[in-house]
Amino acid sequence: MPAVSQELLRSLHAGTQWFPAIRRFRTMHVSFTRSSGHLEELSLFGIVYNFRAPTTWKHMAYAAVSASSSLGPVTDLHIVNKWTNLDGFGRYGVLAEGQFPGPLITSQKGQGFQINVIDELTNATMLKSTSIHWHGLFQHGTNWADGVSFVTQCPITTGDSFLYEFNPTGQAGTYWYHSHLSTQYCDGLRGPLVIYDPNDPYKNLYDVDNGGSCNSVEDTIITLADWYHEAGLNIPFPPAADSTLINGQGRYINGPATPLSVITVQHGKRYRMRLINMACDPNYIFSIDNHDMTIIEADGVNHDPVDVNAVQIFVGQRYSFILDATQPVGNYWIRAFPDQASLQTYNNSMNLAILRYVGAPNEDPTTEQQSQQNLLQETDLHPLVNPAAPGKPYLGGADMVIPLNLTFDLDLLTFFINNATFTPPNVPVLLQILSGAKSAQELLPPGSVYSLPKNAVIEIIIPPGNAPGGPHPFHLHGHTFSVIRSAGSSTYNYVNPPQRDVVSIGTGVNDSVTIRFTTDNPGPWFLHCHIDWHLQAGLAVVMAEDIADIKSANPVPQAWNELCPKYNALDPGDK
Ligand SMILES: [Cu+2]
Repeated sequence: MPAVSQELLRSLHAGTQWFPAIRRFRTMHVSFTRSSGHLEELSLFGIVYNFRAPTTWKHMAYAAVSASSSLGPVTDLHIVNKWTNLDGFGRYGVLAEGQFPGPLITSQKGQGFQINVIDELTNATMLKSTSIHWHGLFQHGTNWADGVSFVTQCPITTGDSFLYEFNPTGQAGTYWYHSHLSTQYCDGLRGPLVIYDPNDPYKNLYDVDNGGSCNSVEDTIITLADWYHEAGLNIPFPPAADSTLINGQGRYINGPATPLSVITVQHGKRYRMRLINMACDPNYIFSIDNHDMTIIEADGVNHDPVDVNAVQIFVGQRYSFILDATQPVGNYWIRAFPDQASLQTYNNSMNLAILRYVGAPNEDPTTEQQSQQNLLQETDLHPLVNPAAPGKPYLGGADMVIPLNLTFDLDLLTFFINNATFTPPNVPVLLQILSGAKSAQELLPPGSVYSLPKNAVIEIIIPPGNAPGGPHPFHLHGHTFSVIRSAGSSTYNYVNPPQRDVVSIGTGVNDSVTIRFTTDNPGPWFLHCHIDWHLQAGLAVVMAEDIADIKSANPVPQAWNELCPKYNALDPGDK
């Protein structure tokens, strides 16, 4: 089923509360007429329904279901196998509400989420179980809702549902959600999540955020993804993507000329664009012909504005940028150039989408890429508030320093961190801890779990080491961190370094990316390469933070306790 605007549907069901609900959806081309307080006629997205006809409300509901936009923060999320044709090549996918990308999930700052994930999967090739991670949200006190299979939960089994309930107190910005079971998100289960801040300090810099001038509310969200013509588990390591999808549309080499994604802007307006790399592998150099971008947010953290005309975005990362629509009315190429050699062409309009001004003809752009590239340097990002890194202003000035030594075994096709490869344990790490395991040595998988003291500053040093397939983007759950040394730089910044939740560790022989964070969030938190094929090949560790307090800080719901018995009772073919 496509996106459901639950609020509208519930109101339709309730019968009495239609008018306020419908009014709220006016921006989505909903209007109605009424006489003596009763609804007579309703127009949803241009289709007029006469409400006195007996079956009309079902049609209305269907229209609301088919055409609505965002979900949340209280919503069902159906996970289904559906035939899909995103780049001209048809295949089944694992899809949230049958869509790619999954529907936008939103809330306002301070609102809690209750997302009921309903597993209706039937295709064992792409796994019938699932779990969903809400990328970038700290899950303070709700580690059990972090969604990582075999770290914080057992997978949800098909036919079952599981309620993820969490309060991202204080957080606002651009996030995303994706399957965190094996490589399932590569088969499609990935979508955007945005927390809007009514008191956004940058509000005066833009006119439009979540609400395009013409099309859907996704107008200001730009998702980049790689797409594969085969199920992830069937492709030999390391898989190469077949196409780049921008907002779910794209083309492959020698493929048909399928429609490209169009982002519509109105001349003279300023847009807050929210760019998300939800790929399984490539990073992209993103740019829009003839347009500059002012970066204001990285990974959910406001940063001082930085003017650029291109940004390299790694898997899992997000940027908000201001797009000032001041160029002549026309069509302009949006470019997302991947680092995967087999995709590096604009032939057949691969890696492209269209920025179209209102009033421009409905045709492909003829614009050229800016000749002078002004690429965002990570070291130019400075947080807007609380910019200082925790700890003391010198290398090693932390309570605990953890160097990670990355290696790769060419025979096993397996990554190692400090001589341990991450293989998912049968019992999730959180459950091991709740069952009484107290030390890193007791915790499985062996050598992959690190015990972190509470209220301490942790410094993690990640040189590229001997791990092919880089640059590897490392993601830490449960925190943002200060990047005191970025890839491609040899200087350390303790005063105002970037704060984010995914960092590229670079490929330079002298690179030594270094991050810091404070242990204020008890729980086992995954730290891993976000190239999903590399995670699957073991490039991950678990930071078990404040083990002694994890149980009391994260009371689990009964439904969570039932996940493992249900999953373990399955025949292997049903998992
Ligand atoms: Cu990697």
